[in-house]
Amino acid sequence: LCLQFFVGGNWKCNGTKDSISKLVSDLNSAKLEADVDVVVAPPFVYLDQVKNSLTDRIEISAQNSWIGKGGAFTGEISVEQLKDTGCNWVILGHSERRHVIGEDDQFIGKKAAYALSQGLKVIACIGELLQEREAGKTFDVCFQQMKAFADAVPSWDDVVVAYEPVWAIGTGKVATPQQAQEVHIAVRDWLKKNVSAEVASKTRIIYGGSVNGSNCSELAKQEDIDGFLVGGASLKVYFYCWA
Ligand code: G2H
Repeated sequence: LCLQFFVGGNWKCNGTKDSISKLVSDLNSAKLEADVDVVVAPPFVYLDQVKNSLTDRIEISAQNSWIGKGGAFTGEISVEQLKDTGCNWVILGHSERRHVIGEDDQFIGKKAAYALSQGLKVIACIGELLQEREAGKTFDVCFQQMKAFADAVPSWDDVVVAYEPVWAIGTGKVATPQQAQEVHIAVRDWLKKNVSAEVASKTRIIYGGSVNGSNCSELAKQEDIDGFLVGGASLKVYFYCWA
């Protein structure tokens, strides 16, 4: 498998105008590898600032979107508005939205379908909790989350799957390259059996969960790891330069 490598920086709920302006200027002068897709996901309120100051070499993602057309949905941001600010990706199903905010599989699936229908590309996140892993349910959980996306989306052309084991997120406890590869190949196999062989071979499956400059190269060597979704380490330019 040789798919274009993908590096996503998920800034989560971090940053100020000043810190983001510094990060953007570091990114603008960073030497990025030519054959890597680089995408950053700033908080909504800074999307415009980032779009207006960041090099076009790097694409912009939102961290969430509303399930349908905008209107009377207090506190929500629509896909149309994201497109209007120059965003072309959205992260959906992130574990913090599933487990802290309480979004469920169907709700996330609907969001993905709507975002794709409006031309926004989707970083579709899946991943098991520690107790699910310990109970031997890792594959069941990931497949169920995959099924919810598969049932909702008409095409996988503009979807990148992010496998993020919840126990590895922001904990410093990165999955071993073997633990990650085992799930990535299982997810690819799931796509092959449940969607198509073509989709399985073309869809990038990226890893997220405590990725940093020192553990990324071993993970990247794994056959089925096609990139990373990076949180903490994405707030400094160093990580993007490795990629
Ligand atoms: C997982 C990841 C980015 P971190 O949430 O999506 O965050 O790298 O901080 O574990």
